[in-house]
Amino acid sequence: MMTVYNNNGHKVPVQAMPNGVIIPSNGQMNGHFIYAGDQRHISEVPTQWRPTNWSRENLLGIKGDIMSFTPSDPSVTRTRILMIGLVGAGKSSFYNTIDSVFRNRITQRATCGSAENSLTKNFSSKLPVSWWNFKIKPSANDRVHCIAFVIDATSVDVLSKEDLHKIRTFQELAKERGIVQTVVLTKIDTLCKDVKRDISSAVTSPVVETAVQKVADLLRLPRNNVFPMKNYENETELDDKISILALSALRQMLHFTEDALQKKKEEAEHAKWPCNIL
Ligand SMILES: Nc1nc2c(ncn2[C@@H]2O[C@H](COP(=O)(O)OP(=O)(O)O)[C@@H](O)[C@H]2O)c(=O)[nH]1
Ligand SMILES: [Mg+2]
Repeated sequence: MMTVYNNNGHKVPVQAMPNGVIIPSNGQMNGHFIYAGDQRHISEVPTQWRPTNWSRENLLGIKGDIMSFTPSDPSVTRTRILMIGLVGAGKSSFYNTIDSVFRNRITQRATCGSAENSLTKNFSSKLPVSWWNFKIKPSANDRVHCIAFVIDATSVDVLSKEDLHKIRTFQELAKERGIVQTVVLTKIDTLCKDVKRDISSAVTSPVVETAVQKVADLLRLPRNNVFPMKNYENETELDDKISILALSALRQMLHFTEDALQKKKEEAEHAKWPCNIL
């Protein structure tokens, strides 16, 4: 006879299925229940505020989608995503996270860390713009197609007015140019201990959900433009859940970019019409 307890510490009559799944036998409890290892606890599987499939199959599917993605505009051969964020926000780590998934091992091609002389800081303002590389008339291929504001999730509540002003300035520029705006909300593992324990909690944690909502409100963007992220930073092995979080963000950025390119194309075609019928 097995004794299990629910989240409130009450005994729950259960029935063990042959596959090891434990279900309440009195039918009085709603929802789904899981058996949590040796602790002999059952807890309700929380609702995902952003439905996510954590299976290996899904990871491979997303990876395939990204590898085979081609913008429908033939003048754009590669989608350019510009990461903007404060020093230490996790830009290099996000790059490395994506790179790691595609190289099937943890990589560190972008130098990251919190050292005073980090690469990001060295490149800040002292280097002159190389004019011979600067394109006054960039082609569709040279342009930035998507901006990813990289924001440390633990900094959302303490974002200074100056930093917010800087972000808004970039947003204005992006809006004028029809550039897609997204947010990569890093370090959600330090925001919520459930996420630290299990990355899949990223899409069930109310703490993360609130942070996503706050950033969306702050930047006046739809919630689905904000991607909660846990970068590879301490891991030495790949983890499907971290990879899924990162790749689904990247795939979404590519899809949004494609939508924006199509919108631009439609607008250009409409502009050729002799008159507008309203
Ligand atoms: N816990 C945790 N640390 C992170 C995460 N992303 C980045 N970091 C750490 O934050 C620090 C700064 O990251 P880095 O990528 O160099 O920031 P950058 O200056 O924006 O390029 C590094 O020590 C990273 O290991 C994350 O998702 N979770
Ligand atoms: Mg960096």
